[in-house]
Amino acid sequence: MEREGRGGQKDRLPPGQRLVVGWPVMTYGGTPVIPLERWRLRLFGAVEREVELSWEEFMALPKTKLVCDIHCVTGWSRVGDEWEGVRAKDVVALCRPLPEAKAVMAHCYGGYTTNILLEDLLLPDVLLAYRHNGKDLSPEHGWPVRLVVPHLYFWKSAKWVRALEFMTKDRPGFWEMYGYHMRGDPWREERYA
Ligand SMILES: Nc1nc2c(c(=O)[nH]1)N[C@H]1C(S)=C(S)[C@@H](COP(=O)(O)O)O[C@H]1N2
Ligand SMILES: [Mo]
Repeated sequence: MEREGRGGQKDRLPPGQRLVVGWPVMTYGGTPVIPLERWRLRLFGAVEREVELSWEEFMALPKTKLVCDIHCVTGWSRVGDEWEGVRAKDVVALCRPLPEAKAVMAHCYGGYTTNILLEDLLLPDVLLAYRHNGKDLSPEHGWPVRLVVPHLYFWKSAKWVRALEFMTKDRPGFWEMYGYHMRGDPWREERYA
């Protein structure tokens, strides 16, 4: 019965998740402020060609809008938000990862890190996003650019991204070192290792 209510909303949420009103800010530490003229996105590690993009170069890449749901490991979810950004796979293509590259460490302004399998990063709905529901991201939600990895818990969606490091072997990022799951699939409740 419950399943039919609100257009299947219940089945839309992974186990143990509930909808929130509003959009919580979940940051370990402070909010970094990055002037656009100093912003860079660096691609390095197991790649054929290291790349450093300026804001103008990044914004010249093909842009995408998509609607997706997000799920925080602490139990809140938001559904149906619209994000605008550049597909991660289009950015990754610029540096041509070596065949040995298996995982990526997202490095952020402010020091946060999180690891993502390369195959997860290359899915077509993974964005390097700068706009949310029609507005530029606010500083506390990751302006200028954050990852949005809708199929993994939201801690993988690194805010204030400054570099993607291509790795031949997966390695834990910040929360993963404290026991969060290496992959973090909300449908399998991969919360903690
Ligand atoms: N740079 C950075 N990115 C981060 C975090 C952080 O502390 N620093 N927190 C993560 C966690 S645990 C979550 S749930 C989401 C929260 O994003 P929000 O604050 O936009 O809701 O960002 C993720 N990305
Ligand atoms: Mo989180």
